[in-house]
Amino acid sequence: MNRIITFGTFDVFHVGHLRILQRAKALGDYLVVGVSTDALNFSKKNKYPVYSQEERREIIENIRFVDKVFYEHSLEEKRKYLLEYQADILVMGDDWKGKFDEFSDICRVVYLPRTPSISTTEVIEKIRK
Ligand code: C2G
Repeated sequence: MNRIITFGTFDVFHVGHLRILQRAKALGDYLVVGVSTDALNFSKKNKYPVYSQEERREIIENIRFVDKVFYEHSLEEKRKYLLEYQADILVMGDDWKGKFDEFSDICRVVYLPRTPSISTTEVIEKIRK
């Protein structure tokens, strides 16, 4: 069995999020998703996501092909999460290209192209206008 792991905020969930999860799952049999906490977002970006971590987690948990969801409390704990969930492949969008190569000693690291022309920021901007 091939276990895939990926991480994200998944705020204001959109089709770009859905597609990366779908493409991640297609690389294996079991998909684990780390949803970043509100506190982690605040510490990195100085702002909270629009949707709470409970709401973001609930959405991800109810996607048919997602097998397991946990909270990502810290960016510095990736190695611990990869070991804990016995990940064979770490998948991230290519906005993170190169950033997680240090983990290639314990799993395959794959960066997938982002879905073009959609992001949480753009959705928020569109609604604002
Ligand atoms: N994504 C995508 N296409 C888009 C937008 C996002 O493929 N148009 C992907 C990103 O590349 C990422 C995932 O969807 O792999 C989640 O994106 P974000 O919610 O923006 O996640 P981020 O805040 O980058 O959190 O430990 C890492 C962090 O938790 C990642």
